[in-house]
Amino acid sequence: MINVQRIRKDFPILSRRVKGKPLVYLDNAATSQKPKAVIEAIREYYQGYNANIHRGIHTLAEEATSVYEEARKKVAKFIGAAKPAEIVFTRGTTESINLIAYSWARANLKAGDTILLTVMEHHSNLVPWQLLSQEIGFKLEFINLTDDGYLEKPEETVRRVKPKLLAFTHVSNVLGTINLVKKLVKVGHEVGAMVLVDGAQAVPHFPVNVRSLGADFYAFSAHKMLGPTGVGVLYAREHHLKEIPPFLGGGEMIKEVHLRKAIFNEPPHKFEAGTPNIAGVIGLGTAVDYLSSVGMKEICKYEEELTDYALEKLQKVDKLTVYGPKELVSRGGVVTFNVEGIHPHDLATVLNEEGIAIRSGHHCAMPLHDYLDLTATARASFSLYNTVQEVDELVRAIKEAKKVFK
Ligand code: C6P
Repeated sequence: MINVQRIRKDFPILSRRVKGKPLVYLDNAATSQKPKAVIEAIREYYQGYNANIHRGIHTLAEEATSVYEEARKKVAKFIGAAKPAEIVFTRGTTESINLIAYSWARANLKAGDTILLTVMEHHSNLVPWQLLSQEIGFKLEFINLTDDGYLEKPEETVRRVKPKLLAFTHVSNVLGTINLVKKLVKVGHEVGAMVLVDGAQAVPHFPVNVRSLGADFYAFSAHKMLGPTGVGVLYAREHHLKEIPPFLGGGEMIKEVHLRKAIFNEPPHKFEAGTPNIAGVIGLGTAVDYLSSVGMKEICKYEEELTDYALEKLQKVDKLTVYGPKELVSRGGVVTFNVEGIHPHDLATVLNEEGIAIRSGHHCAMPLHDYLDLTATARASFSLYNTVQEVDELVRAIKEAKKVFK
């Protein structure tokens, strides 16, 4: 059982006030807050052993390299990768997906091929493919949604379209839908597709085992899982990483460089050109320690209870529409809604006056909003440190806002 009051003490920011009220932070899908341990790990690196990695043989360089590579091992274990070498550090989910677009896809796709995406994708799993399709001439196809916010006939669509790449989000950052990754990977592989999964909204909230899911590529961001901004992960099977050409060229990713050619380093270093975000990766390693010490199963259970409670309370508010699946088993801790007669930006502004942080707008999923015929929505998203009292505060403040806008 999670002791939420004890957990909250680990997050210094949660004791601050906004507009004179205690902060109620419900914008965790955008970015999570950071525990003291993560902030400390970054400070310790800069104060105690700041050095570049994989280069120097002096003590500081060795210490920094060792903690950085230790973080890779922690991340590999956390997501069930077979080896640390399957973990590539990037700047975030966005860069991880771009890496696959500009390395694997550019080398392997041609005009006439098809990439199958879904209507619920975040822009970071849409725009890279749009840009590359303009260059190469492959087609983009999309899996539609049911009225409840699930993928519509996904297996059938994969079999019909027979894409070269199937790329989809594990959890929708708007609808909260949890997609059935294992099933989709299986059918994707049956038709010979490579499968990329955007795990940005999954890894922070429930146990993810990439080997059991079976996807070829799996991307996520540190900053949504209690880690720092500017760091992300691309997981790929080792044999893929060996075959895929590099993404960026420069130091670190090479074994030998001559004036007219270079021999590349082994993965994952082949994909980590230049000095990486060392402090960020070290912070991510500590975030993984923190999440593991609480336990991902416990976190998942707790956030489910919180989401269940929020869904129940919000659905009882008159003139409030919640989007996405209603069954808890198939949704994550993201609750997106609209209140009739109040623009989501106005609602977010009024809630901010109460110290409550939610997100409003299109949440970087404009095509999904178009599909649902919505211009904008309001979104509350939960993390392990949120409480039922905060959900009550949210509901109370929404009811107050309704009076203001009457
Ligand atoms: N969604 C949100 O408020 P980056 O920015 O690279 O760390 O993550 C991009 C990204 C990719 N996929 C999904 C499903 C996401 O939710 C996000 C980030 C945030 O919903 C910021 S737009």
